[in-house]
Amino acid sequence: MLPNKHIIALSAAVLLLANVTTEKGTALAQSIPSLKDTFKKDFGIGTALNNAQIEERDPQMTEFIARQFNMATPENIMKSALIHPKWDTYDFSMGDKLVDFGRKHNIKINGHTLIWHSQLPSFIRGIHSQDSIRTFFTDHIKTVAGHYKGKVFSWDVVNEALNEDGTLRKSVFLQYLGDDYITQAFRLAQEASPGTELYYNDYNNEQPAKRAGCLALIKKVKEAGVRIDGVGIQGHWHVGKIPLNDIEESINQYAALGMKVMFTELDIEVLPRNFQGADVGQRMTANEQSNPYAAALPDSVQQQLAADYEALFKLFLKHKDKVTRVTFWGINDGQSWLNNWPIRGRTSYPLLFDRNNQPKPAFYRVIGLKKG
Ligand code: 9MR
Repeated sequence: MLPNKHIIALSAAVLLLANVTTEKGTALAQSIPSLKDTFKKDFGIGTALNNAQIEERDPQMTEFIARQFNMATPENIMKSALIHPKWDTYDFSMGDKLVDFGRKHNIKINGHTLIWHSQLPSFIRGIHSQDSIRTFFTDHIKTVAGHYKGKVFSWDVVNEALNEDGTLRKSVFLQYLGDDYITQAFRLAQEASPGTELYYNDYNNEQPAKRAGCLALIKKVKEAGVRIDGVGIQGHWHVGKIPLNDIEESINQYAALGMKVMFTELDIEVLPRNFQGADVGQRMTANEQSNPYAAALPDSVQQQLAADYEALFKLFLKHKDKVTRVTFWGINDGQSWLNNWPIRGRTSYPLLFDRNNQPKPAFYRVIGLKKG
């Protein structure tokens, strides 16, 4: 047994060490530039937040988020399956925590999402009448948008309603309510939450055919005299293949319709995939080549990722009069959905911060655009 004084000395040393480590971590977090401050005159900088982050389970993570971002989108908790689990039951507990988080840390919340064909409540599968689908649709928008009236800055009112060829996706809403459902969703959201910005959000809608469909959709809502404030281009792209020309053309064309343009779910995949986009229903089977960077990301890919992010932000800055927000789909590589889609358990590197929240070369290239 150690005498008491030794135990005390030992505990003090351990405490000191713990302190030093914490201070080092914090010092590092504070010594790196802040994305939101760097781009504060240009556009908002957002991130997707998961449950642990919303509940502030890790104080260092909270501090990090508050320092880097001024806008946030819930990664899952406001989707209909979670917020509207039973026909007549809503669960606003996590969404309300997110609103508090935003108030506390000066972060504007983008509600995501009111009408989406995916992550629907399971009871929808048992509904086969137009009346019931219409009742669900109307009650859902009125109740959820109404609950967050004055509490969220904006809503992704309709998400991913388009096919790649620009036609409307055959969702349960299209099937039962017809192609007017999109205008109707915006109308209901506007009535339930008049002061909130209302957006249409999709992936691949910078691609010409899908873009044409998206432009038509926006025109249709506007022509009905219903408010739509902006369009979200999700921005799930692939390293070395960023469609910069299509993106620029899209910014111009959407802005020409009076839309605010946002990049709403930005990440750049470095792992192999045999299709483009972010359809969560699509999956791939694993093989020996499907997880090539389990140990580390090769420098050549790291540099390409950095160059891609730099080129993208250069374009965003060129159009800062039209681009109002850039949101990353997650804080760091370890938390990205891309580790589990379209194959589970891979090691991906799509964001600006690594698995220890340390800035990657891409971060410095993006920040570097505003220096000198
Ligand atoms: O990142 C989200 C992931 O955690 C969920 O499992 C997935 C389920 O649908 O949804 C992901 O987020 C999606 C977003 O809500 C809409 N655009 C595509 C995103 C990536 O799939």
